[in-house]
Amino acid sequence: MEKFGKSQSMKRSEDVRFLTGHGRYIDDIAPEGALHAYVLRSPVAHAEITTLDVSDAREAEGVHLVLTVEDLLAAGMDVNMPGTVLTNRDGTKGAAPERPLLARGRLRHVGEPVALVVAETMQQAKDAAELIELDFDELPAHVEVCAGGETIHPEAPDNRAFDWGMGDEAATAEAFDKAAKTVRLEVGDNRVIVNAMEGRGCFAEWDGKRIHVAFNGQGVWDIKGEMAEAMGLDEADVRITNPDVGGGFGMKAASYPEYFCVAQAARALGKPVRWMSERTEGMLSDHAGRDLVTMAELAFDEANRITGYRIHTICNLGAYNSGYGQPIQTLLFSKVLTGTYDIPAAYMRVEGIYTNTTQVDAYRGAGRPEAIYVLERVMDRAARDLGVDPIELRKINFIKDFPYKTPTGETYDVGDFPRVLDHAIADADVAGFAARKAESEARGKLRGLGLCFYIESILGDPSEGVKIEFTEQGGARLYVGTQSNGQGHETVFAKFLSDQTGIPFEKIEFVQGDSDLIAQGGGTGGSRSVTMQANVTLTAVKAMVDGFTEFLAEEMDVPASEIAFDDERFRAEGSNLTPTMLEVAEMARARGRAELLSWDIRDQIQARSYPNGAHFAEIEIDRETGVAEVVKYTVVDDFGNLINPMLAEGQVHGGVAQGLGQALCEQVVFDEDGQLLTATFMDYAMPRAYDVPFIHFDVEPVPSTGNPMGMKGCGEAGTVGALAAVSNAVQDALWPLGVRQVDMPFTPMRLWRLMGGARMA
Ligand code: SMO
Repeated sequence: MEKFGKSQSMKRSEDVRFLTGHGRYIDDIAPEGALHAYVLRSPVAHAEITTLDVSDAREAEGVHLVLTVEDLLAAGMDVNMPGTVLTNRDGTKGAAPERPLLARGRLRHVGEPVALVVAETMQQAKDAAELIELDFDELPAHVEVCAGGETIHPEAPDNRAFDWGMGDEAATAEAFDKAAKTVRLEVGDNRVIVNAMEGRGCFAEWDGKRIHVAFNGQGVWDIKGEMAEAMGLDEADVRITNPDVGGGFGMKAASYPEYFCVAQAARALGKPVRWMSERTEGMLSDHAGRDLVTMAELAFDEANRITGYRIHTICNLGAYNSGYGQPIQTLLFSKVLTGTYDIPAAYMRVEGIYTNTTQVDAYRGAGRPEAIYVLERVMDRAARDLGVDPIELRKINFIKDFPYKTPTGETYDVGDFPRVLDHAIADADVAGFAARKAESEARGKLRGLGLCFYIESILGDPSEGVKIEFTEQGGARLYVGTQSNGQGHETVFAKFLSDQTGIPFEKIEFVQGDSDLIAQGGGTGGSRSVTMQANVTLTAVKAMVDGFTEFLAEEMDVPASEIAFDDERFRAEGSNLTPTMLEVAEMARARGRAELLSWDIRDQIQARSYPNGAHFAEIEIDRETGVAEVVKYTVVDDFGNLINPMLAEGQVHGGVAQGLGQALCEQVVFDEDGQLLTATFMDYAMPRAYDVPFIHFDVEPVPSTGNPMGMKGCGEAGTVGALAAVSNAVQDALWPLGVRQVDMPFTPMRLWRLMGGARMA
């Protein structure tokens, strides 16, 4: 694009607001006098309810309402939460048991919502919740991620929700039959609790006809239809808003029971009602991430070329299908099953298992980090088993010709993996590793080097919208269909519009997160926002330039072909009138041309893109304590064209930090009764500043051909690369000790045991 001289880093204009305590988060903006909702949750993982008596709670001081599932049903609500269901390998449908908004007869995980208490103060609501009589007959909890155990849903015998497959099973089997060598590795991907800095929250208000539900989500459009359906309202009578949001990471993408219950409470009372999750409450009720085990196998020919790849995954769905629960480890995983390698035959089989634990759903990358983690782990093992350098093995197998159709049906448009990898090898000073390792060993530490070469598949649909209005104050208002969760949308999109139109940045007002105002769009998720929003904004700018050119041609009485727009001003041959876009808008307003003052554009672009890159992690392990430290970290990414390189780098830093957290310290522990033992920050270790090393970042762009801007998504890439890079580094450090199986998280205790500490002690 000719306009791409303008890619530049700009500091985030919203940060002054955020850093000085002026962010407007959900709990800051609940309407004056809103009543407080508290959710009574299941204290046990699996039980049949025998008594649920809320009559004393209803009489308690300050209480306005107590809702159970019976009350929701009596109000005509559809109490079944939506969720996508797969088709099994044998053509039957995956299980679709009801997930009730509030427990209906059975309790299936600790933290499951049972009743909603609404009172004047939070303390009164909590006190009243203690008066609720909840009796039950406990059932054995099914906690282990395997088929069998006490049946959780009659619709899913053996607790198997689905048995799904993709690829050519027969061709893959044949590749294995004919292989010169095969390699196998079982790879565990530990469950994580998302722990966004800001917990989930919402409020709702009812004006007698319309419901307004505000929640801190990843977009307003998906839940709008769900809310209308659940409440039996027309969609036009549902307004959904998202204010400033303190991190979503996929966890806030799906809808949750609280939002519907609070909405119904507001409708029933005719008063605003607010709810805010506490930290432990969130750890019990927010959708978790990952939680799968995969057996992976690679087949090779004599020249170490991969001829076949197959995996069999068992993944945990938790107690119910949540919004995207079923598609993540299956459809989304399949998008990058074979990574950056030219693999002629591949097959994946995934079994989804219900357990008496909180639901598992999208978590930064949603299926793609999981896929790349498995592949890059088994690639490293293959390098060891085949006696080939891990970098060399990757280079032998890289896809070289584009477009490339993968065995799972994706078409990668462009890429130059060797160039990206060579750049990273240089930046990571791989050549100097041996000396650094010797130096570490002299200090009594093990040192390992790990590589992950990842590829991501960025969702290109549904289509995205934008609305641009010229205001009476002489500026422009930019309404976007996506939703910032803290990534800097306000800066990026306003700056982009400014660059394309010459409208000064400070004259652009940014509007997001209100279904009554903004353009229809897909929200934030799947690293899609910048690519989708920038491309549709570009379409809008083209339409505006065309419209204004025609208008000017009429005004100046010159042919439109003689008028040009140079990103700043319209210029006509032979005229010294050179108005800016804002000036033309004012002229149009003076002429009563309202249609030129408001542009509502919806694109049908399929902006799918395939960012990729190399992560090198170097890790030191203390032999005495088992403490692992990431001492050097290098990322080189191909993100295509970037609008704001500084913010892209920030996304990578955050993504890597999130990956390091899962790899080094985050560990979810349920006991055999399904009680979460890690439900506070005393027990659940999030990565802290000192766990995160300096991250070297650079880019090696190969512009995407899948969208006019040549962009590739960058929001999740850091997490995708970090897991295998760190794990391969740990495996590299421990290999000389004879350790052949390592699984995240690499806590000191686990590493100390792997190094034989338990035997020595
Ligand atoms: S895990 Mo994301 O919001 O695609």
